[in-house]
Amino acid sequence: MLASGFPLLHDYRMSASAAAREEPVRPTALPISLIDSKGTAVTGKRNAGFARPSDDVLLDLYRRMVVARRFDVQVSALTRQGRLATYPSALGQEACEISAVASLQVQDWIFPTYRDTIAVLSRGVSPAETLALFRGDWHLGFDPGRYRIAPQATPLATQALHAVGLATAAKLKGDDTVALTFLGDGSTSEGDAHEAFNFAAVWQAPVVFLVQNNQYAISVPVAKQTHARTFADKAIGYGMPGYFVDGNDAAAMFAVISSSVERARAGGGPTLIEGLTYRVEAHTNSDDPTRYRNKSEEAKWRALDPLLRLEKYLTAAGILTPAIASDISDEAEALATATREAMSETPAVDPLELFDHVYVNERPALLEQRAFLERELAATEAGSRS
Ligand SMILES: Cc1ncc(C[n+]2csc(CCOP(=O)(O)OP(=O)(O)O)c2C)c(N)n1
Ligand SMILES: [Mg+2]
Repeated sequence: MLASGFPLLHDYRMSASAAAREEPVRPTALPISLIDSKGTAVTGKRNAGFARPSDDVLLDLYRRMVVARRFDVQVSALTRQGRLATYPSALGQEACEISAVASLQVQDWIFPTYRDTIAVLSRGVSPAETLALFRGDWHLGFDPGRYRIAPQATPLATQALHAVGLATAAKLKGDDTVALTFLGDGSTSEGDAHEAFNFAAVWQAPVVFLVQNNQYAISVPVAKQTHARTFADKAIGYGMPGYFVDGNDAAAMFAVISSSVERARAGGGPTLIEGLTYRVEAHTNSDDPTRYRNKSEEAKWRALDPLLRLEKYLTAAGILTPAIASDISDEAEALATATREAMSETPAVDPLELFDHVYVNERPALLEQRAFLERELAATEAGSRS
């Protein structure tokens, strides 16, 4: 006890078992990297003891990233043509998105954000089903239970809590299911993110938090978001391992995510991974990034393209041959064509359906809102006829 009568911190801070607990892995100061921006294999400390994934895995990641990039470019173009209401592009973030999906088993769940459409696609959902939400439909185009993908969350960080809830339930039931949730750098400032990190660690939930640090939350740069050295450092305060990874290096992202997923599955609890990357496109089609960042910064990050470095590595290693590259390109073009075709059909959306299935019994406030919308729609239709 102090003279003042207050107990010393160590008197009450921890139980004996907590004090004996192993130190969680501390994030490295520099991002973990297995293939550098020139496409060369990284040796020495920068790989933090992680082994490069097999050639088969790297080729599969490359194929999925090329297909995802083609899809992303196509959807952005269709959005500019007015075929979709909005589309938050993940161009430049393919190494994070695709490595995450490739690290999971069929029984695992993904909790994505609005940014992570290519992850949904790479999990096997068709372009039409994937994009229903962004065309303005009020519900998802796919069955979350079938694909084990939660709805893409727009309210920041809410999906992280859902992931912890599902993972905790899986643990209580004795299922070997892991939940992986994507988060943005900005979303880590939400109270929901803190609650999710904290209780995932307290309950040792089988969950992986993947913070895609794309360096902006719309116009807010990371320097205004956190004073921490890295987002991965935050893991230590919660008592879980944290990894700071080069988010444009698919090999490193896959190695770290897959080992964290399997650790969670084996009962080892949660992990917080930060992938350092860059949002190459605008936040959405309604954002103008020239107002808050400069061209030289964009050019620097375009040169660090995650596809390019993997392509260089695989080509130099003789794994990516011209014949395989041509097959991959055909697959990407076929998907782009299917996406254009799906988006050229006019969606049959009835806005009034929004009010169905909300409550079993009708609620006066909801009925009032429904009647209001009905009048608005009728007035708009009458206006367009006259
Ligand atoms: C709770 C909540 N607050 C604010 C917003 C508005 N908003 C939408 S996207 C965004 C930026 C999020 O940035 P980040 O988490 O870094 O994700 P990114 O868009 O970069 O992928 C904000 C503030 C929201 N959707 N939800
Ligand atoms: Mg961001």
